[in-house]
Amino acid sequence: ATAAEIASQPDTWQTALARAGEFREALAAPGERVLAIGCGTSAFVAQSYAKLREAGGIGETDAAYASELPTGRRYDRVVAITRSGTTTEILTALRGLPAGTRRVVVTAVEGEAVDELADERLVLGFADEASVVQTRFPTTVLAGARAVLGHRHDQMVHDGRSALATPLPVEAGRFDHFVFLGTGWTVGLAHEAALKMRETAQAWSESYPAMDFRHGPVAVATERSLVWAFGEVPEGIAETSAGAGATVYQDADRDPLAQLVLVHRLAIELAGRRGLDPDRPRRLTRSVVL
Ligand code: F1P
Repeated sequence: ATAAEIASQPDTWQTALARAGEFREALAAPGERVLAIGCGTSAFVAQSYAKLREAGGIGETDAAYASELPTGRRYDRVVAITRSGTTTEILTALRGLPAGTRRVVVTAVEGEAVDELADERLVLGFADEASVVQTRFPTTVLAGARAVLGHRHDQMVHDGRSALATPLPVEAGRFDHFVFLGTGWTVGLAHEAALKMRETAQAWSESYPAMDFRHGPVAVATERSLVWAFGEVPEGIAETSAGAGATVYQDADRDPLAQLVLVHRLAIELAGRRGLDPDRPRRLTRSVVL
């Protein structure tokens, strides 16, 4: 299931673009102070969405893990991202919000526990997944968000298709340590890429805002480290990585979501080499309900 869902991403992104009106209502309301929340993959989607909304000049936007909400701050709207609609921390967070907060839920399914806590829902049934490991749901949420937040996304579907057809730019077997770097909205993508490598291939992977890589993490890099930068590598980071013997991969010309598709494929490839079944990730379940 996971591989097929990965391959379907350009199509689900295209569907999201065609349904931009629904995304606009849920994710691009102007002016309001917004907090985006999620767990795991969905927490990283929340981070990227928050950066996109602020960069789009729509209004102040924070992001948080659903289990670690900011305290002492008021939000007009909380956008809860949850594929399953059942994750315990999301339900707890929504229940605890002050009266008057508008609760918007972005999910892939209807009829789950989160519905009764929502004032407004964006239901992306077309991007739902049978898999435990999330791939197309998170990228499709971001595809739609980019379209309505004034972000450049003209190359996205095209680049997504080419990311599925091209040989992988790096050889999975050469590395035992993966570092993903991002800036702005791609910091969330970097965290998501690292999580995919852990969940799918049980790989040692890390992620940072790009400039922070040199503030400590570089200490553990070796010749078996791959440093993958989404977008442009900021000045000094390629040199820092190369100095540690690591291989640096960057492709500033390829859409960042399409680069995440390449990471999806890399994770599947490495899982195969390690004798792991991507559809049965160790210790994970489709949603975590206490
Ligand atoms: C969140 C999540 C997934 C993770 C695993 C457990 O689920 O943490 O990101 O891959 O399947 O659940 P959801 O709230 O988006 O359904």
